[in-house]
Amino acid sequence: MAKKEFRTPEQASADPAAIPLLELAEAMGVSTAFSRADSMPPCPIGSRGMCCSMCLMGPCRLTKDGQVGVCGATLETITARIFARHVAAGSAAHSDHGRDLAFTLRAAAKGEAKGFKIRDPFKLKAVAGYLGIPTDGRPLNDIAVDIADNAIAQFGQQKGELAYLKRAPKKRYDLWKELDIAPRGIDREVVEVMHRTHMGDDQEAEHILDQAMRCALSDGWGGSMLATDISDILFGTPSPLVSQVNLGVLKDDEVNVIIHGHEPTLAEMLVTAMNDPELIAYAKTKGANGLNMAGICCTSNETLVRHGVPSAGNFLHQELAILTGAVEAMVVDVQCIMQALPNLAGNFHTEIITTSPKVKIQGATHIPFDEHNALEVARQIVRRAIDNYPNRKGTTIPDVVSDVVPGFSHEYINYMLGGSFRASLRPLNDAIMSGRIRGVVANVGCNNPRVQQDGAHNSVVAQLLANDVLVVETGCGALASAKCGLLLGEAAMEWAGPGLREVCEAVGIPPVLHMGSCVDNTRILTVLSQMATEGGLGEDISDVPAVALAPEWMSEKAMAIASYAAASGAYVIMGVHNPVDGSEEVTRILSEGWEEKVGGKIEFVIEPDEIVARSLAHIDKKRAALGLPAYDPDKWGKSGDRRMEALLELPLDVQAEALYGMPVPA
Ligand code: BF8
Repeated sequence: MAKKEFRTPEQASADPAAIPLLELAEAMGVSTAFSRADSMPPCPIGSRGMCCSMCLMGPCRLTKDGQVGVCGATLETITARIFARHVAAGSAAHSDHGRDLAFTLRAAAKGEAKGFKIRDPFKLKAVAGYLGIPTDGRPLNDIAVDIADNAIAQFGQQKGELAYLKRAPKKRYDLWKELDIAPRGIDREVVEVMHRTHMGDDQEAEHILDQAMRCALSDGWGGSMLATDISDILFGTPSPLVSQVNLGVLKDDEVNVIIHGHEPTLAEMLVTAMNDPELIAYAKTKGANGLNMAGICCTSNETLVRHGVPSAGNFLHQELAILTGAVEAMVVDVQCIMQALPNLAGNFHTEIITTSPKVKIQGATHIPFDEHNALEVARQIVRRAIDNYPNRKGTTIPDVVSDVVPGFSHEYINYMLGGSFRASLRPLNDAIMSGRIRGVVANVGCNNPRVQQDGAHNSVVAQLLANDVLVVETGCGALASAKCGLLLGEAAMEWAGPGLREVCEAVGIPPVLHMGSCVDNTRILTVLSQMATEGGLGEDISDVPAVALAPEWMSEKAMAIASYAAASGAYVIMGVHNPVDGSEEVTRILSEGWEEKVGGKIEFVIEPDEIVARSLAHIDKKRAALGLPAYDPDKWGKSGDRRMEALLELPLDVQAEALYGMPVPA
């Protein structure tokens, strides 16, 4: 058997904070996702969507075109079924999160959830408007109960269509109706994917993938959009604030509590508990100088964009945070939580605490909470973490931290561009039409230990900014850019091309806008819809010079997001590898086939340079179709210095050294 190849820490992660901790893991002889990925190559058949385990006559491992499974299923059918099921699982995860928030809103409005209240009445009324709920003269709590009931009903709705579909441009909405892919109810579409992909059901790849689109749309314009809206109502609509990102936010002399997962509900109460003077005083009795809270993954994004709670990092930082030896408690809720955590934590004093009734992990402490007792549970958890502080041994906290300005909700972007009293995206459309901004890219999605952590994110974003592309981000992609210092106003000076720099400096925004967690990709749908209807950039999302990227994706949720973005008219490029590579036909349907049908498509492209090349080509193609002037950077930025242009004339590795302070990703 061939000897396993292990990457050096620098090959495994582009983040300097990761290096000493990966070295420590190796010295301790403990595994991480990085080393496990190295020691276990992906299954060559399963990774290409060629292994069917939908029934117990198999699993059937098809290795070449023309082969069929025991039931006669072809590669097309099998890869389409697997893809659709991934989309269904991702949609279910996002949307179930939205459902829980609807129940929390209901309980809060009824006075049954201590500590929760309506924080954004403007958003409450806007959402009521979308749902056709009367607001005039009504108490906010009554409106909130109606919103919650309406949302809950949409999960179980059997016929008709989701209320938010009409928030899309009319042309898009009409197309969904015409193609019969307008989702009827959120749960219904997930169930129908599961039914249709059961043995002996839907067997035509294109038809299966149509239902995958309908299911994904029920997430993007249903469960996820409701999750974003209700979170804003309950916890406040984000607006820019200053915070810090990376493992250096952990404190050597304070009790560190990490919140990890996706749901803001308990995390909100933990924010309250961590600021409780009584608990801070209690921490001091144990020898700590205070209480420090930091986040990982999208729970982090939720609390970062709303309260400025520092972020310890993205997906692949979850094990590294434990390796610092400085974490008293890692409190997890749902999604993206590695099962390896309790085992790794066994080498330190860190306690892993599961809190969701849906998630238990062997070796973790389970402290269940629901919206009715969240504050009490939060206080109990903080007390436990304080009690654990004296058990701390040595710490290895990398001295690596970046400032960050997150919190660009679509509402804020509107007021920022349009003015305090007249929200509008007009200046953004104008800047794209003139060519100052070449186009917009949404760079989202995960880390994946199969590729260098943050390497692809950093590389594509740096190149796009230099090409005058405005970048909006969510999820772990946003945290990657945050760690690089890109989510700061001054980043425009260093990274942006001349036109984008002019706009960023004029408006006072970073060249990369952090819009929130992964469910908040719906904010990007809202912005794209508004750009399409504002005037000058066509009439539909598919007309806008925009692209969506997930260069380091790994989760089924990312597949759901990619599918709803494509079904909404966006060109989506996913990195890492092609999970439907086993079928040329399915690869074709997702790209050319969907482009013909819905104007958006999914392509799988591994190399960051190629991702950038295709993104720019698409943006330029859309500009030409709209009759806009061809992109010409020489027209802009004459009054400023030319540092960026000078830098871009240097070889790529010199650029990367200058931009990231580290070698260009392999
Ligand atoms: O939902 S980007 S690794 S944390 S799945 Fe998970 Fe991927 Fe991160 Fe947020 Ni989204």
